[in-house]
Amino acid sequence: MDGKFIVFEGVEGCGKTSQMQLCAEWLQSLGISVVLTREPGGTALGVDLRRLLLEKSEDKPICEVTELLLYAADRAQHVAQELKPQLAQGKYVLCDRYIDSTIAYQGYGRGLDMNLIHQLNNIATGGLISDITIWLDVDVEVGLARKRKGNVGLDRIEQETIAFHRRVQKGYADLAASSPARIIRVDGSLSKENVHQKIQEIFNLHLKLG
Ligand code: Z5A
Repeated sequence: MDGKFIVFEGVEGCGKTSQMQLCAEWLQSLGISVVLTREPGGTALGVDLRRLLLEKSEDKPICEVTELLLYAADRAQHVAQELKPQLAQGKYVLCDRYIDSTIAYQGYGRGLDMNLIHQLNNIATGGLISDITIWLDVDVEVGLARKRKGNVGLDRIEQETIAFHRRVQKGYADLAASSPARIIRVDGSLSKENVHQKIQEIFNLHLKLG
């Protein structure tokens, strides 16, 4: 594939959306064709799955394995319908969350079987992994406080306990330690501008933009 697949990961409120926008503007200013997408919700079907997954509804509980399968279904559709075709056209695809979110949230957070998660990730992705994954590392409390300040209602996963979010954070730390060539940590507690500058440096080095 000719394009580049760049994923942004981290706990709630770590700044993925903000940084993806800044990166898209910067890459476009260099004449690079950019696509912004996300999981869950990067396709029309995915939008419906995202609503089912994230809405907080007392009368529509989702058991943990069902949740895992829905994220896998969203990913399989996303890879086939969006990611692979866009990459084949030489686009730079910036994606908000991918396989590491499932390992961190459903694996570390929920405690589901890691072998099952890896199997489902392999089936859903058909082997597509990122060229680079930016992990925006912020304390759980900082991220959640940013979200609350933004005054948006908290969704199903955001309403989980602090202990859950800490397990997710540990998941990201372990993933970054075990895949240092693919997952690059950036201190997400810096100002937006400084975080963006660090990401530019990483792109220049790893994607040979400079
Ligand atoms: N999930 C899962 O469980 N399993 C999976 O396999 C996948 C997903 C794929 C939806 O994700 C949920 O799906 C997610 C995990 C689960 N859990 N939840 N909930 P999401 O990415 O759509 O939702 P999110 O994690 O809550 O992200 P977000 O709300 O989009 O936040 P963000 O993109 O990381 O941050 P932001 O929107 O750029 O910034 C949030 C606020 O902070 C905003 O007011 C900014 O202005 C502010 N901000 C951003 N950066 C800074 C800095 N550097 N300083 C100060 N303030 C800042």
